Amino acid sequence: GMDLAARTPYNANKPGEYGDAARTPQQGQVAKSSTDIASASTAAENIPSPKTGNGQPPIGVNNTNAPLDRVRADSNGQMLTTNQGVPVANNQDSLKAGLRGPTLMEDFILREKITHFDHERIPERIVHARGSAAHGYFESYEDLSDITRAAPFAQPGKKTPVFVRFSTVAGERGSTDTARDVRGFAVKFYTDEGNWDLVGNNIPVFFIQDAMKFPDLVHALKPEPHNAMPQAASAHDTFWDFVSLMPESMHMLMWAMSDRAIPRSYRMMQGFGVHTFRLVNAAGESVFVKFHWTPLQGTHSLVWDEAVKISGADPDFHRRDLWEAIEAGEFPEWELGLQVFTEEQADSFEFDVLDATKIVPEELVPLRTVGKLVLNRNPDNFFAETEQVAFCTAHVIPGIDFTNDPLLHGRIHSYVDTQLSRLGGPNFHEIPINAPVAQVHNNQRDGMHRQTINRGRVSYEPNSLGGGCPFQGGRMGFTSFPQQTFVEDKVRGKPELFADHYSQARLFWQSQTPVERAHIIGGFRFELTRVTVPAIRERTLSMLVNVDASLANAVASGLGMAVPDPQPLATTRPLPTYRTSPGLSLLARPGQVGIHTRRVAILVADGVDAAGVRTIYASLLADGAVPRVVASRLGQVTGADGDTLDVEISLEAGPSVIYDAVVVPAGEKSAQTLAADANALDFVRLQYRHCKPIMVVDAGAQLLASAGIPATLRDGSPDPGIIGAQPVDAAAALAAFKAALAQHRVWARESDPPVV
Ligand code: HDD
Repeated sequence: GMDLAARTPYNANKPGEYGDAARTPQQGQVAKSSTDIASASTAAENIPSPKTGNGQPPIGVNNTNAPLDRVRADSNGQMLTTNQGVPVANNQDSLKAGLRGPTLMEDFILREKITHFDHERIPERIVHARGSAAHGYFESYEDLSDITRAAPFAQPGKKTPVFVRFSTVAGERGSTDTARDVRGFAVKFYTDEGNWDLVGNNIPVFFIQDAMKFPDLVHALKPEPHNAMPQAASAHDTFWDFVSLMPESMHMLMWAMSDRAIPRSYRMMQGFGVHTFRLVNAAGESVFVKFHWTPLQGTHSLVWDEAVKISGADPDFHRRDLWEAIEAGEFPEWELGLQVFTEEQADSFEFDVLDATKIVPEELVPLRTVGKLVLNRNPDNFFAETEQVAFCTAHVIPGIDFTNDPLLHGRIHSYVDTQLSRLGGPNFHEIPINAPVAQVHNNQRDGMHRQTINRGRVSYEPNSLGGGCPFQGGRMGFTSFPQQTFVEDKVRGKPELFADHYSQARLFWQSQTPVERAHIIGGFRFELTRVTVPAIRERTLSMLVNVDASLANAVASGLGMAVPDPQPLATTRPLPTYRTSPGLSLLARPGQVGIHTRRVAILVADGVDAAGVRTIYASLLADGAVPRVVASRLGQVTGADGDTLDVEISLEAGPSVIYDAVVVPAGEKSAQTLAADANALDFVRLQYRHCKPIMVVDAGAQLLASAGIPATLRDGSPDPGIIGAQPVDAAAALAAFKAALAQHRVWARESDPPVV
């Protein structure tokens, strides 16, 4: 080490920092061989450690699993210890001066236990506090290196481990899953070149165009500050006061009042990156991109009355659904679609691609399916993984870059910043769930709760004592796309095209089926009914007039109000020419999994056709559905033939809303007993009201009659969702019932208000 100065006479990276050279990144100072580093370094920097990997995770392995083994604890067969590893003799009693005496200050075991408990909670996320997550992988279908050098797309079949967290936005950590709300869809890719977080939502647009308004939006949405109400709901004055003064929110409001905001399952909703991003290839060429996740389970939703009742019956409805599906091996899958377009194409659009309140209709740029996301493993520990995971839009990798979307730019700051207070300091990237699988080498040091034991005395760059390591990657590293900037005056403002607030809201409305339109009207009506200040209702209506007259009329009449004058437009530019985009309808994606994971209740009482129940149960199970034998009480019921059935859940613990369909089997006495239990009558009425398929065998039909359920639709035609059967033809009826179940709901039955 004596001749270091002679060996590295100057900082080879220096010239690249100035002038035009800064535009073409240098290759960087790269060690030519390992001996080169060894001879240029002190001994301490180069003693190998078994914990140091080669930075090259194997392809095709879900390697978030093994790295986490380092920190997994399993107490099976182990003795209780303190946090210092000291064995504990007695975990029942504190140390006292005599059996009836005071507890002693010296009881370090009690004090450690209570102190840790006192600090068990961390601040919840300011938004998206309520969430559920799972591990899995992303598999690329293609080699996309012509458009991006992003590691996950390097070759067909390449698998990149992921951790995905779904969430609601408004509610607190313990709030209900089925609130009307946007859902978060955040994906952390643990790529070979570091972590990439795609922090999206289940709705492809946003309420506001500029990050400057985000705190205002969230303050208006969250429970009102004086009384902390309402929880997990946008149906209150401050939210509608704000959005009705912010017409740019109109497009997002259409989505938020639609069934998109009450999904049947996290597994049955789309995800979107929302912003326009850039893809950049190895040659430094860039295209624009929008990211879409499409569920193979189809896109399905609840109805509002059902969502409200599920909040009471099972506030963990979505969390439980995701957990149980993965435990059962029914791994949810989404395909990743890209909308790829050039800057020149974008210039020709009738909207600005930097405006997060606009979609790029698939009619302009079709989706290209490039890979698949599979969630196949539940977390081991909710807090360690789901709560501590930190998604940040700033986490991009070579090949993925930003655009000048002003909403995105604020986010690039906000997410890293919020983790500092939420997770307690600058080392949150070392928490196992956040640690990249790619190796981390830099000169950042110290701070609260530092985990890494950095070796050697070099913690700066440039250095010669460490052989220049860790060295800059140059072109191998992340290189910001050299987007041209134009010299303009500094200004707080927006481009002119951002001022069109209504044409895409109208496009959305015009692309919905009549059923979906009715639900959107119902969504606005409910929310605005909860608004107490008439002027706020009226101002919202004045926005709806600009979207569609029939929408505004229907909502106004639902509120008992007159339709006001339209809100003045912010621009008089001519509106876009395309009128519909069929993919915007939820019903456009029925799914590819049949009746897998659909929950079916079979209502029983003494005297039921037990053999028939067993046949129906086995047949549903064989097709992947989840049947449950439901009765007034737990225990057993005795069938007409003397055979007994085990009851799996009672009517009070497993009410109608947590099932997708119901079967009332044959059995005269069983049907009569059920008809005397109002819980059973409510059960079938709500199945009917929520448009769920109903199968009745023989005397089972009497329960529907007792509940006042009509056998025909209002036009007199038979209800296609009520499948009647005799025990002899039960097989054919079962096939019809399964077909109806795969269709999700029997919308032809729906009416507003409900008839039953
Ligand atoms: Fe955000 C969390 C999605 C705009 C600031 N956001 C958060 C999460 C999701 C989104 C899915 C939860 C991540 C997780 O599961 O931990 N946010 C979005 C989308 C947006 C958006 C799709 C618009 C396109 N967000 C947005 C803006 C800002 C933030 C404009 C601030 C300027 N978001 C945050 C945050 C959160 C967050 C305060 C709260 C907790 C966290 O970040 O980690 O930083």
